[in-house]
Amino acid sequence: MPLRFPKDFLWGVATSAYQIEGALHEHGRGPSIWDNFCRQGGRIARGDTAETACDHYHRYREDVALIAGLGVGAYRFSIGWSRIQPDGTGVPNRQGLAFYSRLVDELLARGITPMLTLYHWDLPQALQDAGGWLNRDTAERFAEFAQLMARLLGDRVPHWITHNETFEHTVLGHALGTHAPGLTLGLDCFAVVHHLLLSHGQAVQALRANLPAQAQVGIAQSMAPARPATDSAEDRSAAALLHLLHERQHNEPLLLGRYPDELAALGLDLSAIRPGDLATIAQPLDFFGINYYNPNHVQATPPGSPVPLREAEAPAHYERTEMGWPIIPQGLTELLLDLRQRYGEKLPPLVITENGTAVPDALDAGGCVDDPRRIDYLDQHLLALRTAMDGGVDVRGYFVWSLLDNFEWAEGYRPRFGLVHVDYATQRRTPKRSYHWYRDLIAAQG
Ligand code: IFM
Repeated sequence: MPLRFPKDFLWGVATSAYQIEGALHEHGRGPSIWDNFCRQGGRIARGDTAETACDHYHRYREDVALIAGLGVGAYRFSIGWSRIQPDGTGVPNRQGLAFYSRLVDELLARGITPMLTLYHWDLPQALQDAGGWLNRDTAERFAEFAQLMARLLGDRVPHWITHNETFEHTVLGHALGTHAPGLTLGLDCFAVVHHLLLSHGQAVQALRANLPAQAQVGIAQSMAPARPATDSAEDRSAAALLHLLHERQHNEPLLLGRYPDELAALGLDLSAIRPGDLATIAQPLDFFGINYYNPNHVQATPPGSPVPLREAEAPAHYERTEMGWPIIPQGLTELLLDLRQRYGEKLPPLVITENGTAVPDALDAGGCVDDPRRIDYLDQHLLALRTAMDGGVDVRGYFVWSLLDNFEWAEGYRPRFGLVHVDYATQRRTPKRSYHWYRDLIAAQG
């Protein structure tokens, strides 16, 4: 028996601009921080770049047909900011706008609701040159961009997301330097966190002022229970610290209008906060997007280490994805129940804005891609989601990451997250068995 979800539950698939579009030099697009990062030797596995990616910029009609074939209600995609404002500010580039306008029209013509993410990590390089997210002015620029997009697409796009995963963008891009812009600030990146969150609040204000009243506005945040590697007091403190730096630091300002007191006790430099900022950040939201893949295992580092925690291997008995991530569906149930318990009435309705897995898929001799491990992953996570909903958590939708195999950032093209296989040499798309499975699951909901 297929799992049953509420009648109006929103089924979807997700992508992001930089990971699929390609066409980096076309129609007036300006460079983004990822263009520069990919050009620096050794940053991306095998020297892969997103120059062509899935060539979605030219093949979007074919891709929308694939989305329609799934029978999903919605498609989550992002806007490449530097296609619209090549330098991150000023007059919009008409050709960039025209692309997204055509995409939205194509979706609507096929009865698919667009869910638009304003920022999925591809900052215009010109803004990075002016300090990027360390510079408070970037938040103003982002609000200006949000206003522009709302005026241009607000009549046709009902669901808006400001940011994708402020935690990953901060940590990978600004603390560890494994993502663009490649900064290695360690624990000294609170200003980045704060300006991302401030820009979210300012963008929500700009969206509200320019969108129709019924528009739905939210954010997509990564969430993962933090689990200690062992039961030692040190590892348990490390897990509590990760929980503080990840979930609480990035979400309490949004949902409760305050940073956790413990951040000051850690000795972080919080001087980026100005009077009134927290009220700006804590804008009421129509939904809260959750990107879930797996819990994070963590352990303490030896006394005197520059950072008091590090990632730990998950226990060996867990099966792993192509990314090496443990498969722990119950983590999703645990996470959702915990959020409801901690935030109570302050938690808006939730949408799972990303969930999925990388599997080493290949075309077989018959031209098919059989991916039972992805089907199993999705099935188990939907069951975990259903369990949380049965436990009283208000979840309104679920988006598979991702529609297509795509450019998985520093990992390049090796990890394949798609429901649709992409042959990067020919750009031929082949729906995998999981595509048909997801389509049938949605159809079975009636
Ligand atoms: O591909 C990414 C996406 O861009 C953000 N969330 C996690 C995905 C898988 O790593």
